[in-house]
Amino acid sequence: MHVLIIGGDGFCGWPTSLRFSQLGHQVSIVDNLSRRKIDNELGYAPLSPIAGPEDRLARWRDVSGQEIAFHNIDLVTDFEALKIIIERAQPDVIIHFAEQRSAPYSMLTDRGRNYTVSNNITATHNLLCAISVAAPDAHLIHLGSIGVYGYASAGMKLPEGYMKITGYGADGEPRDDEILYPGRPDSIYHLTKLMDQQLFAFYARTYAIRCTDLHQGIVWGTQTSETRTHPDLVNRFDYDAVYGTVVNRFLTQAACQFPLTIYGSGEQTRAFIHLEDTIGYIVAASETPPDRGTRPRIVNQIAETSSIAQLARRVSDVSGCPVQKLENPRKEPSRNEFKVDHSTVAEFASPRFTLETSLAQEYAFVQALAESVNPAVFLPTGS
Ligand code: NAD
Ligand code: USQ
Repeated sequence: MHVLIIGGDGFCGWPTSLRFSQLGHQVSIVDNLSRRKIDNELGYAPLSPIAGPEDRLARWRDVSGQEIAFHNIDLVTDFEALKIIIERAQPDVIIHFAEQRSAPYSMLTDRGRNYTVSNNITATHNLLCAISVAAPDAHLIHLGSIGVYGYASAGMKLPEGYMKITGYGADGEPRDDEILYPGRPDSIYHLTKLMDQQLFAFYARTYAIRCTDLHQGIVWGTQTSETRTHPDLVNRFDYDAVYGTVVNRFLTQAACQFPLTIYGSGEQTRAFIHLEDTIGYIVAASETPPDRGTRPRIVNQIAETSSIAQLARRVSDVSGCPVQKLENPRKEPSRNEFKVDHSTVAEFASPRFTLETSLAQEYAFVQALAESVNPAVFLPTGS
């Protein structure tokens, strides 16, 4: 297959690009490097330095003998260039990672809110629009977020994207239907994922675009069998209070014996998935495209759920690090029930890496890099 990876310089996109290339597919990356620029703006850096895109790709050529093309294109401002790339490549699969993905960044300032909405919504729309004119048969796979449903307890098992409803006709007779689940997201970032869903539904209905939307849980872990093959291929690993996600932050804090920063009650329940399983499920989704003319396929891409306090206990058990409770800097429910239907990924495969089986191994990896950690970025600075 020809696989176009949009946002292929990022945390999930880079190792996914290498995996598809390793599997023998033709891979092209589109990325405007905005994530690297945000690091500069915030004064943060990944745990291990990451090589520039050209150096990464040259190293991959040396290591694997495979060529990956790279296009420095902004989906928001470079629509015509994007359209030409898609037209020329005629990709079978387009994987869309290219959004501002930090919930805290999207809530910290008015600028962060504006940027997140204008970047994410326009990026998704421009991509769909380009596909509809340049490669309407391509299968679009989007990395969405399980947080689109919202974290207030729903009082029900969350379905995979669609909810059965019964309405009543003018004759008073019941009519059954299925609608997109009416999510109530808790951050501007998650709100953009909800708005993306409407764009996918519109383009599937109106232009018969084939679309899979993966509502993914918090990704943890950082390296894969490909990124481990050379220091120039290393993946980004964020542990700061804005882009670092909770498992990777706790592991890094533990490596410095910095008490694990539980926000609020710790009774927030979240969904988790290891990076390797994320990639495995994306590959599985690419091999099973929906038919043209069908509604978007929505998949809850999670491996397991845990409360934040349980997670902290697990990390504490493998590291001996104490925990601390901080006032919650986020606007989110202090506790929630979180039952999620994830039968589609269970049909793809069982998760290979769980918190139970793989946390200690991941901790050993981070511990070896403890001297590179900057503890100044552990504490949150705003809401
Ligand atoms: P990331 O920020 O590391 O990667 C996103 C990439 O997209 C970056 O390289 C960035 O430069 C690029 N990008 C952003 N806007 C762009 C634009 N307008 N034009 C071109 N390139 C642009 O994020 P990630 O952690 O790899 O997440 C990838 C996707 O997966 C996101 O959509 C995110 O919402 C979703 N996701 C991530 C997680 C997680 O825990 N990391 C969990 C669930 C879902
Ligand atoms: N948390 C702590 N202590 C910390 C960091 C976080 O208690 O030091 C708590 C937060 O308050 C929150 C939970 O851990 O309740 C998760 O926070 P997070 O930063 O790990 O994840 P989140 O902001 O939800 O976002 C991440 C990714 C996002 C993705 C989302 C999947 O950044 O791109 O979409 O996970 S999900 O939330 O499951 O929808």
